[in-house]
Amino acid sequence: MRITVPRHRDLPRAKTSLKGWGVAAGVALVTGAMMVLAPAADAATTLGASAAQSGRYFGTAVPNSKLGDSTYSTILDREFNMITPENEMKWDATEPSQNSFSFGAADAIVAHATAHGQRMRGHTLAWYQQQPGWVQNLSGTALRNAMINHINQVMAHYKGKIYAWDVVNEAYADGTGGGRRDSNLQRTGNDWIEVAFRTARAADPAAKLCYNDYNTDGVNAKSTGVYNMVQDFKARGVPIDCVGFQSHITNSIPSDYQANLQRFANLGVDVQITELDVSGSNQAAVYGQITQACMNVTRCTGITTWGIRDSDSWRSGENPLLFDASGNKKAAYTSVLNALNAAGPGPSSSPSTGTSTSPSPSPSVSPSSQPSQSPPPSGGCTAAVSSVNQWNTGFTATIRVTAGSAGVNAWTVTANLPSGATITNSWNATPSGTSGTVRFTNLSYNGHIDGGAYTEFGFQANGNASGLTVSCSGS
Ligand code: 9MR
Repeated sequence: MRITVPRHRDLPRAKTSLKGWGVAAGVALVTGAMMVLAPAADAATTLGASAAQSGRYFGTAVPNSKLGDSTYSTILDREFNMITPENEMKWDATEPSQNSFSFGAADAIVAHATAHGQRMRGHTLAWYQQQPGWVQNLSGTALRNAMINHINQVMAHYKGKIYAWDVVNEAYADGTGGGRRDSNLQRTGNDWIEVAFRTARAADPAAKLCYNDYNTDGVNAKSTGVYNMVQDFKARGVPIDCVGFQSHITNSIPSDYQANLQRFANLGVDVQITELDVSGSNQAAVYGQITQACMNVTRCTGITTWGIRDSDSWRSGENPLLFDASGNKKAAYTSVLNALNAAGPGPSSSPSTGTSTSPSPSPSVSPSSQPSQSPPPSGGCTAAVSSVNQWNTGFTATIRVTAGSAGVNAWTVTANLPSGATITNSWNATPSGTSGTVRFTNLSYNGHIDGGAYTEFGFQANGNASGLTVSCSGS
């Protein structure tokens, strides 16, 4: 089917808006630019190319098992330029037993994406569901360290290959309270989400780091809970780049759907529609409204549907997707395409936040609120190994740096690593080397520690932690 493009075929602008975006979309528009007299509308007859005109992407969830289905993969590669593995990057799939990783199925999806110029959303690193049994049986420090190790290992494996990670998924409770969901991860301490994000930033500084949830599609208690968290993270310099709105919609969207996206964007994060599917007799119109809402929010960077054909959907029997079971485009497809084609300038004109590695305010835990105009403190500090998670070939260690009564503005922790131990990764501090005597210095955002307060950093190493000692000097 050929779609008549409503307006805005401004090729120079469209080409500019592609900087840094998907290869497939780039090829499509460069081709359009070289064929000025040919119908430029060629670039706008697929979801991916249409979204790319405003600097956005259009994606779908993909199970590895479907890649061999040629009807499926033909639609995938024609229409979509972003892929989210439906289940293959979840904890149970990637780390079925502790520190033993299994990337085969997810690697196959990444290889497909690379071969077809599609980018990847990583889904998901820390979630209360789809945990392997060994994780379900952990608690406290052991679970916290396992989460940190999981994030480090999975993100290292895919470093440079993931556009955005759903670092934490579905951590807020349904209902009126706006609070956190109870889970084994939540019971490790309320700071588990920010630890996950800090770990993720260190593991792959180029990936956008997202929080992702459902029933957050309008202004309600749950979305406001998430909003407050993002606002707090931004205020304290906890790295977060994007918020995903799953948008599993039944019948209609809240009237403040767009306003909700916009209030998050106003906090300085990208917003993305991450798992879209819509049931009900008004499906085509609702798909159009959702697409339009994203187009109306400059920092709405893209839309992902949770599957391609109705027969691929997890919502069996509800036919909530854009293609029917035979792979034909539905009316909802046309609604989406038209809204994409009508879009004005998109996120390519807003500042990138994906590579920020030096948030500013101190995240140190302070026993009292910090007076904003006090003279700079100086003095000593102490360091202690607050936790170690050892497995047969390696370990993670968390080091707590506590300021003396005068506080510090900068600190260095000298760690004496046991013979044979080699650091492979670290977070919240910069190491001087990888073995023997290693000095860890603070980052810009955690050098200042009030008197009696502390901050923590950590590292992952091969070898054995037994005999590890640490000492601190501060000024
Ligand atoms: O579509 C996924 C389905 O195949 C899995 O069985 C299910 C397991 O929990 O997860 C589905 O995807 C979910 C996504 O990862 C997170 N948000 C809700 C999605 C639908 O349940």
